[in-house]
Amino acid sequence: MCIRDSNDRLGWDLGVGDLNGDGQDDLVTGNPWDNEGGYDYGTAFVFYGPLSSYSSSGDSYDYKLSGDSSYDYGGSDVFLADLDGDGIDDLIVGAVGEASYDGAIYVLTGPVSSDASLSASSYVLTGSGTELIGTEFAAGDFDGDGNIDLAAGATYYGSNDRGQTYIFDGPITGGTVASQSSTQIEGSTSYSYSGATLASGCDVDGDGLDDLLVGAPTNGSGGSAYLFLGGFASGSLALGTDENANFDGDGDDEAGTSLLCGHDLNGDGIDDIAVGSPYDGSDEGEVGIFFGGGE
Ligand SMILES: [Ca+2]
Ligand SMILES: [Ca+2]
Ligand SMILES: [Ca+2]
Ligand SMILES: [Ca+2]
Repeated sequence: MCIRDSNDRLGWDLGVGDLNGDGQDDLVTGNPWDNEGGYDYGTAFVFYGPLSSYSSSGDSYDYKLSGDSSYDYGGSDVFLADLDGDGIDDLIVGAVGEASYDGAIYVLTGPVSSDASLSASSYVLTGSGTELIGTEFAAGDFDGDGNIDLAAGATYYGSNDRGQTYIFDGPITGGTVASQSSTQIEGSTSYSYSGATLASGCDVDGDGLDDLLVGAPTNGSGGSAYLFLGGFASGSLALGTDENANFDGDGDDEAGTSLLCGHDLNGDGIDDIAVGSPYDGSDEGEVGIFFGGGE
């Protein structure tokens, strides 16, 4: 069986975690232009680990999750995190085109054990106003209550596509992203597409609360990344005002195109931050490393 066709763009996004709790990492690919089922329905493929058998058999997945209408772009982002706290990773799949580009977040708790429509997920969080929710995900325990919280970017939110990042306190249930989110972090400049990149799973100040990086690669002229230390307020927050630190590019750097948080790069036991600026200089590019712990 061949799972790739022209223009599928298999692997537009990738996620790794243990979906079936067997101790082996599993791989999920997001394929938002996949036409299986219908035009640009999009799919996510689940490959249960260990993956060694796939190298010889070529194209084959274990299970497929599909969008249910044209231009859903299911699989626009795929992410694994234990949102219901049962110790087994859950699968989060974005579909930015759902409902005329309002977008949707599908959450599947428990192992995927059959091909299914994304609309049969455990629960769904829906966007509104052509905000493209489902572009990007990150997760961490931002409030320190022991439940993993989800961050999700809606890059076309607001007038002139300022973008917004929604925070959902775990355990999460379905509904609209506006009603179910505890914190909304809105971009402050036109066409900044904030939330296009997110990173978490890190504790850069060592206080035990996970911290969040929000990227806005086209903010201003050079792009920006913003750090929100865990324990941030609920309600509406604004980039450029409410963050704990910001990292700005200049020129056409597009700082924040890539973000890394959750790794200890200098070996002092505290997580550090990396911000990619691929168009720095004459597009030579630059990666800024910021050591956690206040250095
Ligand atoms: Ca597994
Ligand atoms: Ca779980
Ligand atoms: Ca939490
Ligand atoms: Ca922290």
